[in-house]
Amino acid sequence: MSPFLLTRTLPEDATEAALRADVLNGLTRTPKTLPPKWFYDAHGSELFDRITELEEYYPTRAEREILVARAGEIAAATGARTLVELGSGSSEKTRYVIDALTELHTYVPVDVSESALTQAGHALIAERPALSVHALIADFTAELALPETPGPRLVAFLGGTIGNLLPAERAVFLASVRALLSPGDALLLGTDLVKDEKVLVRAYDDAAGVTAAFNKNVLTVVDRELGADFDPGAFDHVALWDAEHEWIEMRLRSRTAQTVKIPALDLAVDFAAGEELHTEISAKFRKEGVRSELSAAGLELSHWWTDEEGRFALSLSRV
Ligand code: AVJ
Repeated sequence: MSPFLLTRTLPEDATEAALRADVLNGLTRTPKTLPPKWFYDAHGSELFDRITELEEYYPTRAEREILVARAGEIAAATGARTLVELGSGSSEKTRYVIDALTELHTYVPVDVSESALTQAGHALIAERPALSVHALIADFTAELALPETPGPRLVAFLGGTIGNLLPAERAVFLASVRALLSPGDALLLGTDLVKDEKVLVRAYDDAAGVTAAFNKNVLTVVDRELGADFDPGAFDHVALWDAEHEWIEMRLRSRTAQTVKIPALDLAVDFAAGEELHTEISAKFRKEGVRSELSAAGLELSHWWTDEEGRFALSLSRV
């Protein structure tokens, strides 16, 4: 049987410290904000999986359509022997690429969730015994030290998650990805595209209220981890399109004037009636914007694939 290695680059208590810092920072500024990475505890990850199956939420299906159609081209263009996947989660869609990469020697999934890494890693090894899996428990927005593996290397960042970063954060992130690549290596990037506002807003405000529950789940995480007394029912889910920045914003609007206590931070936070806590941006892209952001990071766009309806894009770029 091939090896399954798991390396923890995050200390066990780093997550807790990072959450405390983000909550203290985010809830004492104007407007109040919480970063979207805290949505994904076990329940939040389950809610996200349900979102990907909603009729209104097209990005997952659109990206899968591209991967199914183009996995062979991606494999031929890269000849990758190492595949690094940032924010790998369940690695479900990545399987199309893995299956097409006939020369693949090592798969390096990177995620903050140890359980997702272990599950996905073992499932993969069972099916492809010649493949090595070296999973990294790490925050992909931080410095990454990759294991020594054979090139060429393909780094994949799928799902459109890059849209959760602000433009300045994307520049830092793409530069750090660039630093992982040598000549002959490539980046496979998933980006959701600008489209009709109604389609976009519906994708983030579904009729069944799954996205609303996902958004409010961040309050439950802060309650559990920091002993806070947020009542998720005291907030309304808000999804809006910011046409200037071309991103979707999710917010939680306080239904009344209220004070929330966060004992672990020795903090009391006042909300005015109608005050909005900003929880996520999900930027939507255009080809020229993606090209220029990649270029600013020292990466040159070589392939651009979209689904049949032009809703989502996968790009391949190189140093
Ligand atoms: C996982 C970051 C790609 O921004 O569309 C889904 C998260 N938020 N519905 C996205 C999300 C609300 C999703 N990403």
